Amino acid sequence: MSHLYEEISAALQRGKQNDVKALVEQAIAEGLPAEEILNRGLLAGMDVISKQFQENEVYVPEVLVAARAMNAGTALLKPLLAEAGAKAVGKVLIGTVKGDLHDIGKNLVRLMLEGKGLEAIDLGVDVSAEQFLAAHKEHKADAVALSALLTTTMQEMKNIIGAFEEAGCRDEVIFLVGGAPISESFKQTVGADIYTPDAASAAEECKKAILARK
Ligand code: B1M
Repeated sequence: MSHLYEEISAALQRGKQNDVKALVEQAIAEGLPAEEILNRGLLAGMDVISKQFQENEVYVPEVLVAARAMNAGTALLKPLLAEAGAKAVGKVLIGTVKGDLHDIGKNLVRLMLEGKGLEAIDLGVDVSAEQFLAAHKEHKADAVALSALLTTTMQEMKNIIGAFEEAGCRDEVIFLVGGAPISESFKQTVGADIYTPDAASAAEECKKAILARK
């Protein structure tokens, strides 16, 4: 295995954004596969930080700089994960729900959607039901992808889907939900269409569902 993966993971854990960027660039230049750089380098490092955070070995500031380094690294992989010359097969609104600032998983889902040739309109973090609805009215999306990482914010998914119902446009879109506390049974309680545990399968299922409707 390339030692570069370990170096990327270690630099990410230390929150060294510039080192992460330089190492990812080096890995790309050496021809290492983008999926491996993501999984064995960046995500492996984020995994270590997540466990340390859970065990109170590191705190918010350390996690924040690691998260910034992660996002900087994944941005470099974007062109490599995208299907070359793919024509957009559909439009997906994506965002982290109101009250929630976690964006790494959401950014990965966006990356994978784009990799599948879908157009992703990223509304960012802390996105309210009204903002999702306004964006749908403007863009006429095929799907809406909601991410939540907190047990306190996951309920917001129900409000968002409810707002689309009230506005009479629930059936115009496919709702995808995901994030660490989300499950298949939670998906059913909020009335969403698709739950997947990871970003790659979210993009896969989203594309399938959009194509099935066309
Ligand atoms: Co936060 N945080 N955090 N945090 N944070 C968690 C989520 C927590 C589990 C840590 C813990 O164990 N204590 C905990 C939540 C507890 C709970 O709700 N039960 C927690 C807490 C408590 C908090 C604060 C309240 C801490 C505080 O301030 N005291 C605060 C809340 C801020 C807010 O949002 N309002 C907070 C803040 C932060 C930071 C800002 C420091 C930082 C976020 C930085 C950023 O995102 N830019 C942060 C981080 C990084 C984490 C952990 C360590 C890592 C999350 C992450 O990015 N993982 C996290 C611990 C953990 O999850 N184990 C934690 C990597 C990422 C790739 O995974 O996002 O799960 P994830 O995405 C996965 C899947 O879930 C899935 O795909 C990805 C894999 O392919 N997925 C989808 C995600 N979205 C999807 C959507 C889909 C489909 C799949 O379809 C649409």
